[in-house]
Amino acid sequence: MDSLKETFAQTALPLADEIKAMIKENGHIVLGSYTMEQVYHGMKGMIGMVTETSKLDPEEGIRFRGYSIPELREKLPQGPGGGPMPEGIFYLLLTGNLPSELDVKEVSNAWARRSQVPKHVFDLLDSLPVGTHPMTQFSLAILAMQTESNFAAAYRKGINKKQYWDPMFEDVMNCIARLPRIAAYIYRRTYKNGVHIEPDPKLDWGANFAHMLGFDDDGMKSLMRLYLTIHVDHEGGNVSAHATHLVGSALSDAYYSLSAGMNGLAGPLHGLANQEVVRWIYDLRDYYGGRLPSKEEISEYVKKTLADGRVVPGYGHAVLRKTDPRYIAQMEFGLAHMPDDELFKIVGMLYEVVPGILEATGKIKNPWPNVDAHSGVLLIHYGLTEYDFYTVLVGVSRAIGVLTSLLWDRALGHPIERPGSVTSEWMKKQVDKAKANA
Ligand code: HAX
Repeated sequence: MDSLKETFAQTALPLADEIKAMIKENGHIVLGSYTMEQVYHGMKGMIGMVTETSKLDPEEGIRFRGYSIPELREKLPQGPGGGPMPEGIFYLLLTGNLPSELDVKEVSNAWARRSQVPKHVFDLLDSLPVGTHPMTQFSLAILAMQTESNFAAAYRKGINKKQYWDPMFEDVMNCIARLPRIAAYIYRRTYKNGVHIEPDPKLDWGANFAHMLGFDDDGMKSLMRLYLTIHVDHEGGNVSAHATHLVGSALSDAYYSLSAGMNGLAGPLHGLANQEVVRWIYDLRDYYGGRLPSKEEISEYVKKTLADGRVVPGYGHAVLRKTDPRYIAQMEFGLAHMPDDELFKIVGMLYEVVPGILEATGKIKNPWPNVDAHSGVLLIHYGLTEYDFYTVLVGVSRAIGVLTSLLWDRALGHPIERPGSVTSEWMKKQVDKAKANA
């Protein structure tokens, strides 16, 4: 058994026994109560699942295994030329421990070894119209890799449920290893006339991804590492994580589950918001004749967007109630690398103007920017201008978080998910009962 797999088994399997005993003895403990409004409003704030890899605090933002983003930017091994290594956060999510340089190197090498994409996946992509949205291509490519599932093959043979985690570990490693090659293939076939770039096995996972996309600049490589690290996980309830977990709870394998999660990520209220932000900023600039708009003009445009019954993309969040630390990490990167970039300046002006306007509506619970408000303009600075592709970049990163969680689900023996549902007729009866008892 390889050392990472052994470390995972030694960490996860004892916890499975501990949890079983905890539930047996304390399963009756009440964790909270919830309201009709919460049920109608997307179950926000209701505790409904356990996710080991990260926890989101509404005021402070995400912590990965207890570490905040600023802490991790200091503590995770850095790639050559800068940027925290995504391999390092994978190790942290998987084992709960900070990795050494050697641990990160081992993950890098393992992913490079496993990165061969089956030919039929490229054939499938080549059969699609070139104009197919990159997220549709990405999700289909992941699904096409299901032919390779070790878990599905082992289940068919009749594997003992205590061993589920073992083939799942192989699937998770193989799937993550192959995603940059698939994503780069989609980018190059869609935007670069199908002229593909071979992987460079000497590069780390993030730098190799930038290289295969066609960007060999050190700045872009370090942005890519940062990007792939900060988008990795956002606890279990966000649409992509929850969809992956839900589908996986039926013992669907890693490929079925991740493809489902990516379909959720492709929604404009979730991962697609990053492309919407750039489209919206371009529309704003065009509206004022293509020049840098003033703060007053930006205010006017934000109010117009709201009056048109549209959302201001990149602002608001279902859980966060402060500026997203992932926004700040990207803002700091921009300040260090592109302080005079015009789009970077517009993003800064939006930060000054938008929260006040959203707050004044009195209904938006979080007027502050989220991760997507910033990411696009950094990519454009380095030449990655095709914004319909941006959600695929998040998908490559998010796969690390949701697949690691799925592996933990199998190791901890989590059961099929099946919450109850009611009709509005049933709800109305609860209202009548509550009124009668008042
Ligand atoms: N612009 C305009 N209106 C907004 C808004 C925004 N940025 N954010 C929230 N609202 C509105 C909601 O549409 C809702 O309106 P109605 O009552 O008329 O239906 C009201 O304010 C209350 O919503 P909320 O409780 O504050 O927010 P939700 O938890 O329902 O939704 C969203 C959270 C992130 C979906 C929301 O803030 C939004 O649509 N933001 C813009 C899209 C965006 O940036 N999404 C990316 C989020 C981060 C992410 O997941 N990235 O992958």
